[in-house]
Amino acid sequence: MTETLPALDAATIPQSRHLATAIPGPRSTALHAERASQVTSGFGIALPVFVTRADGGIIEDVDGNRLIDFASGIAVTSLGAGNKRVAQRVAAQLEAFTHTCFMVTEYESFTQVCKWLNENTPGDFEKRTGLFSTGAEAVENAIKIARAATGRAKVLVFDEAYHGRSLLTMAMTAKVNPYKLNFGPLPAEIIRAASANPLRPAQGLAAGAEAALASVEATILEHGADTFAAMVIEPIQGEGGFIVPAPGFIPGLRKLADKYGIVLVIDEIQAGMGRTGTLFASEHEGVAGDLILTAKALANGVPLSAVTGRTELMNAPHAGGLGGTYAGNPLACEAALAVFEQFEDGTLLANARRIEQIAREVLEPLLASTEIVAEVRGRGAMLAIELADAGTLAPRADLAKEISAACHAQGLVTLTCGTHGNVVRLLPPLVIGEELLRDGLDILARAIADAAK
Ligand code: PLZ
Repeated sequence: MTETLPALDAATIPQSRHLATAIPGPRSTALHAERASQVTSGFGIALPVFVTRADGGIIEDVDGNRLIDFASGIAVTSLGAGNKRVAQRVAAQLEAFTHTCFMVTEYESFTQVCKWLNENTPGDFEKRTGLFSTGAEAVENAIKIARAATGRAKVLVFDEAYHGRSLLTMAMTAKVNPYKLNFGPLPAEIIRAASANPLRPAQGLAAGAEAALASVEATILEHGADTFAAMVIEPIQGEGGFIVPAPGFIPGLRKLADKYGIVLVIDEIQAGMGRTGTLFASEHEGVAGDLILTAKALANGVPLSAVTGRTELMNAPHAGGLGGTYAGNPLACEAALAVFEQFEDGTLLANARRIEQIAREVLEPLLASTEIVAEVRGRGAMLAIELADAGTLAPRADLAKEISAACHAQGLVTLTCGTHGNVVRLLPPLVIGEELLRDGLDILARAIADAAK
């Protein structure tokens, strides 16, 4: 309990919150108006401030404000957005060459990134890896690989799932608004099954893994067990609300996948790469996917994603069947190698666990002291607060919005999520200093207490 987060020695920006203007300030407001005159209105915005620098747990804006970062660019800049070793390796690569296309001429860093993933992802079997650029691309390629390997077409996905915004992955994503609205028709062969949300079990089901698994098996049988190529699950559902599935659910899916010859794809795009206090979130479940997907924090902000899995699956597509111009770009591979180096001594994983301990200390008392916090949940530095009316559990998206707005005004960058939009989530960089973390948590706790009045 006396253990503290190690002080940041290398952050390039003072690690303290500083409010020079209202948030957003006048310069950000002007730049945001200009944006609206040039940029499609199809992109949303959590907090309209324009950034000049970011590192450690701080984002500095054009008005001279220093904001505490509880978002990490949606679980990406886990090592700090200005991480020196990432910057150095990428800079050296920039000097050498920016791109050749791995399908034209090769470079060794691509192989090295694959090797690290093969060796460090769960599963004591021979593996191969393919590199891509975005999370959605990794998901799409996992489906291609599973289809090539099984000769089957269907994909089983779950309630409250998020897998991306591309045409196939938006169909795999559960929430309609904003992700699918007006963007149909959606691709076929995607079947949705019950998840095991401990707070909000699927309609008509008892809470817990057993009922959810029985329902999943019924769904598989209803659609024909031998027609499913893959089932795709997030070890902690991210955009869906930071839902840690009921104990036993993911091991149960492993068994169903084995029973029916379905490829189990674990989407660790948000929860992986140390976020939950282990390198991969599926380690908490004692489960190895046949394929495991990584992106986001894999290269600390340089776009890179990966599909890693059983050799016999990964080698099923014909040569030339997988690829992409930017797939495993050399700048991104160097960034990933710098990330891997920094995971070596275990400090980052210990930080994630310590962040959870401190956050729970500050936030769990709100369960009893207010009537609006239904749950404090998550693992490591992937934590969330669900806002709902006591008793009825009616979701309170309005409160999540109000609390986020109050945090933003105080210089704390928070995000919301959840099928009902009623979840405030915490994704601080794993390198955030303890003082800064506590400052941010105090702001959040006060905002929740105020909203409860
Ligand atoms: N799988 C589990 O969390 C991306 C989405 C933000 P891309 N999550 C953030 C938004 O609103 O677009 C995500 C994820 C999981 C897949 C993805 C998709 O990753 O890199 O955004 O394509």
